[in-house]
Amino acid sequence: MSQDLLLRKIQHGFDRFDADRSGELTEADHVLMGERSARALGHAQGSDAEARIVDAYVAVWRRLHLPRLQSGADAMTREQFVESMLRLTDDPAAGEATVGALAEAFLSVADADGDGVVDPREYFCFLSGHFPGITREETDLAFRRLDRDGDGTLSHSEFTSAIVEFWSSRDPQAPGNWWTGRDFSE
Ligand SMILES: [Ca+2]
Ligand SMILES: [Ca+2]
Repeated sequence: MSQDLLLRKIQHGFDRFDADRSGELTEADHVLMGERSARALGHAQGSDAEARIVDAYVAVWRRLHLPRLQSGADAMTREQFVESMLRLTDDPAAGEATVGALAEAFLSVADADGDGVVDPREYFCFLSGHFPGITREETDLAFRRLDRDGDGTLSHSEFTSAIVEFWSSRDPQAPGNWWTGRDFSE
């Protein structure tokens, strides 16, 4: 079990979420992630489909992150983010409520065709929203780890448990460590 592994994952996650690389997490980052996901899925700029995805990301910011800031604050530093995520890890009930809600919100974005499961292309488009340079090869590698029953799709539980594990597990072997498309096992 590795605390260092968990810290590396949380910091890497912050870098992915800080989409405009300003060094702080803001609502603007979530708008940008939504727009990138929409673009990767082939939705036109200004389309309703794009607006739905952007709304889902903005909801993550407003419902999950913003309430943990002091009133009036509109940006979260890396230190605040790390501290906040670690606190959730050590409080399983709060973690389940928060990261579980994050997982549900991300599933609604990733499952672009709404059939209840995430296929490899949907997963690639979803991760492209977080990391524009990521390749299909990288996301396919991660996909195979997350697809625990090997049926070629990520079920609701495979997708959401990957997110919970990524943000909370200290186990180097946890499949969810692959959630961002990167190998954290070494
Ligand atoms: Ca789908
Ligand atoms: Ca599966």
